[in-house]
Amino acid sequence: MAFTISNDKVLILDGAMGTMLQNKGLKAGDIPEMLNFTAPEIIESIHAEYLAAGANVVLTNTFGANRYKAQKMGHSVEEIVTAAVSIAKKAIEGRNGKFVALDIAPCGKIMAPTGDLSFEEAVEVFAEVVCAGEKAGVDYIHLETFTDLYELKAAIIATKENSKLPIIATMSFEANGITFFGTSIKSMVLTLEALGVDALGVNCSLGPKQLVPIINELLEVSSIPIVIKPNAGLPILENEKMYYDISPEEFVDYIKTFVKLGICAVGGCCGTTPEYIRLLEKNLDGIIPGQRTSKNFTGICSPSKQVYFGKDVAIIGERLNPTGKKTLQAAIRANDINFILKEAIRQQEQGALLLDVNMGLPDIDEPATLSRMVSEIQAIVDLPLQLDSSNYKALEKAARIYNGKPLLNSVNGKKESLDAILPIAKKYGCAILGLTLDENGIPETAEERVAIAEKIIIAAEKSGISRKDILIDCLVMTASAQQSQVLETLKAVRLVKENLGVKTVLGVSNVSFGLPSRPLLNRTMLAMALMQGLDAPIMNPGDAEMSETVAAFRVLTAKDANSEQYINKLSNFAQQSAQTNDSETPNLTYAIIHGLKKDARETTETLLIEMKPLDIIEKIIIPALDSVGKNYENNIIFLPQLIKSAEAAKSSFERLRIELAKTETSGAVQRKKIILATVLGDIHDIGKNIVKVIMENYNFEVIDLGRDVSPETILQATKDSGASIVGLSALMTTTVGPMKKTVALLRSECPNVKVIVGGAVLTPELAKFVGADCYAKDAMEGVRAAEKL
Ligand code: B1M
Repeated sequence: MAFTISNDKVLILDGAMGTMLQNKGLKAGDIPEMLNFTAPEIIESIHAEYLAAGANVVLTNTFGANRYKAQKMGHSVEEIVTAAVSIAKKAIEGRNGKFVALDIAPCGKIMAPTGDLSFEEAVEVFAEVVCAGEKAGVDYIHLETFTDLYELKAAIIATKENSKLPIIATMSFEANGITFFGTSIKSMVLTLEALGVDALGVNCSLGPKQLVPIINELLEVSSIPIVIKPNAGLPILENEKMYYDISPEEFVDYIKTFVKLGICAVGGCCGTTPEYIRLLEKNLDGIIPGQRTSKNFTGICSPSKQVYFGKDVAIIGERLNPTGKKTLQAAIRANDINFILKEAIRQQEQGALLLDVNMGLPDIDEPATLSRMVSEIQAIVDLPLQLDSSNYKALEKAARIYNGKPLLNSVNGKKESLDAILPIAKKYGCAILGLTLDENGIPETAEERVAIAEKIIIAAEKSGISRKDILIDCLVMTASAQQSQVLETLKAVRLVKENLGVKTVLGVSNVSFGLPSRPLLNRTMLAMALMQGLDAPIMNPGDAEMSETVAAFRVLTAKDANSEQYINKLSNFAQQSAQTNDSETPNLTYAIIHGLKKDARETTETLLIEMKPLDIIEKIIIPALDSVGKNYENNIIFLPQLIKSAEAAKSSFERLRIELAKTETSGAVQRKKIILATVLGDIHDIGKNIVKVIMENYNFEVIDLGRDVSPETILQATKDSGASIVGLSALMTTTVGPMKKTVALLRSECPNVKVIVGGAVLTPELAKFVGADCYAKDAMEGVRAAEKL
């Protein structure tokens, strides 16, 4: 019997594997997958316990089985997966209606450009696991515990390229409904549904109680079966042992409610045991999942932001299209990423809800350029993108590496275009923009354009693309050359919406070519088109009159409640703040906040004319990073943007370091040795590096042990060097503990050594708590403290 998942009946998955292994003696640091070779009977008995408890599915013991772990284990991925699958298959032998799922989790590396795992390497990593699982005979692929949508997309593409098996994909969310890497629930749903997974959902990180709002949101926006595998509540650490705070009875009460609301597949993650599954099975017997409705949103997304067309006017920023823009053309040719990023940021600030990205120049490698720019833009700007090219290869490459669900611009009624673009859109989970032209060009009448739109919709639906993922551009002609066509375009917009029920896009400013006072015609055309039902104008969001027309339209059509945004936009205050935010102005704070590395370095150069390097650090870099930290804390930015800001700050600091080194005193006098390190578990080192440079300026010999340094390493280096002072840095609440341990170890082994501590999280009280001799608020205080000691 082939595995299927549907909303008609409840599917019971198994519970935690790790918890069971720990209960059976697995030590911290042991590799669970190793037991597939050394103790297969233990793994089989766990599967058997879950099956006996009533699970319909067991997940193979392959959670982290990928090439990186395989290397450590001295086995190939294929060996690990084959062993695990054969154990699970043995466990289900002779039991009817039971299935084996290939369990795949994140591979432990961070995706580029934030980390160094390229999209293609990630696809390869997951493809190895999928191929081995398919060969060994699993029933479906279960992707779980992902926190980065991009990595999950790579795993789904790897699965689709190597297997026809069903896919279930779940992510782990924090209590605020966002994953660690900044993926929102709505973006997960839009992306995974478009990629064609069979079911999606959440697992791990939270208990069922904390999952209530997350599940409600999932039910609100998703159309396909939903799977949940919560933890047994939240973990509690007691006497070095981990407990979870929800009993099997309480767990089951929640799950029963979820199933009645429409969740159709349930199981358990960390902390759950066969007892949870047994009670689940008993209590869900005879319960049918609540009725679900198919959602009809036309949406695209980045990992954190969505645009739902039709709800409101969605301005598509047109400034990243080189047609007629000489400066942009030069920037593309010169690979001036900084210019392009600034253009993207500016359009976001001016109110664009998505950005058109077109890198079409005749003399460049367009596929490589478009995909590179798309990933650079996505690292800095969180708006969804419209990938724009007439080069099929460029569109395919960009659609493949895009993080989220993009809009493909464009397909048209020509057979060649339909044949090339629709499979790309289907495979990579994109919405498409259909242009109403075909082999005979652009028809004159509205009805003929609508007929082409219908042809595109039929072909797309045949390729498996949902009607809701299709937008139509009825094409604006110039009033100077084809005056009668303007009204035909507007009529076509209305008919496409009324008769075909899809959303519409128009590049409005074409209308005014060749006529004087173009802005007047553009904004009049925009107002007329919006009234016909235009959902998304492609326009320059920086064109004040066009933007104001959109703002006025939103007031008059009651889309802007209480005219609030209109009032804000048109008030003097908004105009003033727009001026100070202008990305043209060279500004180090702006560069750090937006993660613009090149600008950060260049503006530092300018600032050095009138400011001292230390003042730049204290007065600009640190406050800018504080503001970045606040935005991160408030979920305004996410880890990828935090990393980009840190890189920009570092590039400014690299420049300052050269300046600071010039004032370093010579080593004629015997230099005092000081050890510096960021403590174990903490990778923040910008502050520590500043302290190092300043200390060197004041004639200390600094032995820099780097970051994430264990107490033992710090002790050893202190003994080896004979240093009499150790400077420790910690920036996180969680790393105060390791700092305390380090100080304690130094106290017991080197009682004469003095310890100075610093870092954003510390206070004089905490410094006392960790047992340090001194607290240093900043680098200069660090120097003074060291001199005193
Ligand atoms: Co992260 N981070 N970060 N981060 N980060 C903080 C610290 C955070 C406060 C942001 C926030 O949420 N508001 C938060 C910690 C919350 C907490 O525990 N209270 C946080 C978090 C949660 C995280 C991650 C867990 C995020 C994640 O992965 N989800 C992760 C941690 C990974 C890990 O460490 N295991 C993480 C990662 C990162 C980046 C890699 C992206 C990057 C660091 C890059 C790098 O350092 N190479 C980063 C950054 C940049 C920050 C913020 C925004 C800025 C830190 C910084 O460089 N400040 C930070 C928010 C903030 O601090 N406002 C934040 C500027 C620096 C010059 O100040 O280090 O304090 P500071 O150093 C000063 C003084 O304190 C003193 O002198 C320096 C110069 O004046 N000083 C000493 C420091 N050490 C001293 C030692 C001495 C003397 C003086 O001995 C002699």
